[in-house]
Amino acid sequence: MALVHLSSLTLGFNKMLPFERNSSLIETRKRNIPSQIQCLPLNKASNNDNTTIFRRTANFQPSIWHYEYIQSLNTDYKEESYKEKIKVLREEVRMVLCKVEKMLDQLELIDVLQRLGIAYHFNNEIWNILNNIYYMDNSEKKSLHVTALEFRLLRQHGYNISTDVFLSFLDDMHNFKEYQSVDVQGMLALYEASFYSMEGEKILDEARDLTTKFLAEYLNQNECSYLSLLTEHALELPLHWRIPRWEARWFINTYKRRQNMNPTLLQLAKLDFNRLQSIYQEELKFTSRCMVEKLSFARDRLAENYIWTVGTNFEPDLGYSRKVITKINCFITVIDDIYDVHGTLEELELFTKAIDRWDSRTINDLPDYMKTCFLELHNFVTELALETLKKNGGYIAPYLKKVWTDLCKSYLVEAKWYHGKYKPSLEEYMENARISISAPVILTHVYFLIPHLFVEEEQVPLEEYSETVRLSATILRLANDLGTYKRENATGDVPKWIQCYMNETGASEVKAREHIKSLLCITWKKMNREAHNSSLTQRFVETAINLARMSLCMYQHGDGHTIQDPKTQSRIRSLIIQPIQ
Ligand code: 0FV
Ligand code: MN
Ligand code: MN
Ligand code: MN
Ligand code: MN
Repeated sequence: MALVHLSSLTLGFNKMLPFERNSSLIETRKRNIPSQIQCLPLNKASNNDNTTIFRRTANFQPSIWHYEYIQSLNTDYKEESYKEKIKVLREEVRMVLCKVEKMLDQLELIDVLQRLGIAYHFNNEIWNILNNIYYMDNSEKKSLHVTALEFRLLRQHGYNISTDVFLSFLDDMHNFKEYQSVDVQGMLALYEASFYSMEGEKILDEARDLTTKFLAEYLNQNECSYLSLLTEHALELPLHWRIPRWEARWFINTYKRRQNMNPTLLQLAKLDFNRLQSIYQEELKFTSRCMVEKLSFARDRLAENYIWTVGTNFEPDLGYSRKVITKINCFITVIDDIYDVHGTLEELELFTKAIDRWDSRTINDLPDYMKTCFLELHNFVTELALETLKKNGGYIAPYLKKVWTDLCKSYLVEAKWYHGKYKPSLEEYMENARISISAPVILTHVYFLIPHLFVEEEQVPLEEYSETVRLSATILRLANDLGTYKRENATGDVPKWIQCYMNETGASEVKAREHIKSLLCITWKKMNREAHNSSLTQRFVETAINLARMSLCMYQHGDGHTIQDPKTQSRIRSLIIQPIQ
């Protein structure tokens, strides 16, 4: 077979990598083509020893965020003068926080600061206020609005607060009393509070149903007011499930319509948002300069991979972590495509073994595209472990190697299932899929990157499959499957949760989709309890929760991580590119 048969895939390869045209990069070997992949779109590559290898392709589109464009990003807000203005405004807001006395005003102020994305400047003040409220004499009668807001904020901040606070709003039949229905603010507050429920808290299930219906009706009857904007937004996704940065951007625009809004808060929120954006721009520029080697068959999604990290940890002091995790996400996305689409089963077995050996001297049996990938990952992890050793003490390479090996092994399980046309049971599927979604890899790296989490003296390593990680991974997997199974079915992939459920129960696709959503709600309840019980630090738990939130956001309207749909584009733009005017 002559070189004319070289597919566009292999030409793509040669453009990306500095290899000769018919180098062994186009790995070919004599083999039988398994019958189950013959009906799928195939890419055919051949070389001059008359052998052919058949590969599937997913036809991922190239990134729309070109390197030159990213490098050209710039903003005035990186200038020092803005930092000074922010400092002044911050002190003004601190005064406001110290002066506010009435409980409702205190709670509302904290809620507004959180939604505007500036609460992180006032952690101590907020902690003081909530602590006072928690230990205050609580016997006086409060409105539904105050009660629900207090419940939500205290629970969010880790206080032990029981749903009994809502008992006085129930009638003899243990239903919420009718008259609450005229109090839209109260019902909205109760709706938001209900998403902090833990398993078994029936009263909050009822509250969620009731308020959801009530608020939907209210929306139908009311024109565009501040309250109806908040309501519409809340019904789309509750506050507890939203990503703080995008919520900030939305709320800054909405808050200005509020009647008694505080212009100082608004001003601080705008400047702070734009200032953080200038930091994000520099981080994205940096990561795009030292990228993982691009492989033309795989998704090139730097900007998407980067926004996952801002969604998970937005604070300015975590830039190093964001840069590292962006690269980790790029590795995950590429390696996932190798296992799901590009690699032959034989190659995947070899790659998995190589990762397990973790030795760059013994990779001769790998095709070149896998050698590149292995060496880049190996170098990266080794360097990261060295940096951490120098900075914090403690040698983390064994932990990192372990999670990467587990990830590749779980990918291989899926590849074998796919090639063998095996239909796993739901349980079997999920046990593996919680690993293959990569949350343990991401969270293990984050654990070592967040300052003060990993202290040399303690030497208590993160249990990489602790309940916190497991729950975050479950939400990520369910949300990913819901958003990506159609694309995956089209290319050919292991049966995902939706198919496993349909196989196991005989349910329709519609029913399966409904069921996966209810499972997501149940997992959130477990996560809410875990947030209170976990022995890990609050910052880490919050990170794990944010990763789960981020998956709801990315997969809300389909495969936002892969497809480059308008929604994801606009999320990238609003977070990184366009300042608030
Ligand atoms: C792969 O997507 C991918 F990008 C993952 C695992 C999402 C989370 C990862 C990052 C934060 C980078 P895909 O839907 O193809 O994953 P699966 O595991 O379903 O093949
Ligand atoms: Mn490189
Ligand atoms: Mn995949
Ligand atoms: Mn996969
Ligand atoms: Mn998927």
